[in-house]
Amino acid sequence: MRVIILGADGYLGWPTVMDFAAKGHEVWAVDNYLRRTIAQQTQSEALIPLPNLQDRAAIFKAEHGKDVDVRVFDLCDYHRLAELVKEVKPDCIVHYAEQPSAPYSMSGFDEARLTLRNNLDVTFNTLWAVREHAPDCHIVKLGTMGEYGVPNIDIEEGWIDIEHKGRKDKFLFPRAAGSLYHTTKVLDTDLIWFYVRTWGLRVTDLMQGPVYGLSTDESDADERLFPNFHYDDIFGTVVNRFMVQAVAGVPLTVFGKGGQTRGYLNLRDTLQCVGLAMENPVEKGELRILNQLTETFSVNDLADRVKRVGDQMGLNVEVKSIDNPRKEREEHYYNPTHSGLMEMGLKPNYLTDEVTASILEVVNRHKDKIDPSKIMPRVKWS
Ligand code: USQ
Repeated sequence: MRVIILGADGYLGWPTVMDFAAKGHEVWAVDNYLRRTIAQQTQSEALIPLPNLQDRAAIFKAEHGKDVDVRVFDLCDYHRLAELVKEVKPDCIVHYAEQPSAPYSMSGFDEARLTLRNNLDVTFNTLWAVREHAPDCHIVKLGTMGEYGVPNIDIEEGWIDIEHKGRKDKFLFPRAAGSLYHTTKVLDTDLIWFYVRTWGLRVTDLMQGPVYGLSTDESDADERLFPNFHYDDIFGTVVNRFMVQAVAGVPLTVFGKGGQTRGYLNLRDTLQCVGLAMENPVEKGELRILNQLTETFSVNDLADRVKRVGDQMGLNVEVKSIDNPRKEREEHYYNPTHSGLMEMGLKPNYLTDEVTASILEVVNRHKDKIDPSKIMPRVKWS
């Protein structure tokens, strides 16, 4: 297939570029380095310094013999994106190109506005460019499980049948996000659904939980091909942060009571899920929503697991609850349905002790690069 990947420099974007190119798809990789810029501005650089997109593509070509067409521009510029879609006529566009940090989106007015504008603009531009220049193209959009929040009922895959005063209809499952970043994804879904039903576009919206890990088939051969692995308070997500904290000898930062439960998945499973979505496109006029996670953990479960495996490796891991900088429920019901991707063929890579140990081992090789001053949260929700 001919695939354009938006947000190709990101934690998920770059591994997807390599995975799809290795499988024989023709790949165009687009990014404007927004995440790198914000990381510099907020002193939140990734653990392992990484080459830029062009250099990564050159290393990938040397290692794996596959070409990737890199384009560096801002996707908020509609005309640049429209020209590319007109030139490529893609079968699929994978849209990751959003400011992905919840803490950044809550850190001030300018940061909130940038997140809102960037995320909505890129989604809007993508929908228009497809409608104008490649109306049969399937858009695979990365949403987030955080769109649903933590309702006191089971979470369905995107849609819910409601009976009200004796009549029934199907609606988007209620959304109640916990940060401005997560709220932009709710708004994306509404925007997408409007244009899908109005113009007959085809879209898959993937509600993904927090991802962990850095190993993929392509990056294992050469660490310069690793994804950007953050442990800081801005871009680091909880599992990756705990791994680095365990290696650095810093107590694991459980926010509040630690009963916050989310649906997690291995980076390798993100690649499988996005690949499955792409290879099984939806009909025109359909918005398919899939919950992209493989298992649920509370923050306390994760801390216990990292401590147990870390201790077996001689790391002597401590766990410490700190004041929760976020406004979120710390004890709640959580039961998301996630059968859609399994039925399509997903073979999960669970967070076993072996997987936990393998991530700790990679982090340990880069122990000298850990800056403990980047770990404590700086952004409070209120
Ligand atoms: N948490 C801790 N200690 C930490 C860091 C986080 O207890 O040191 C807690 C948070 O309070 C939260 C949970 O762990 O309850 C998950 O936090 P996170 O930082 O790993 O994830 P989050 O901010 O929700 O966002 C991440 C990605 C985002 C993606 C989302 C999926 O940054 O792009 O959309 O995971 S989900 O969480 O399902 O919405």
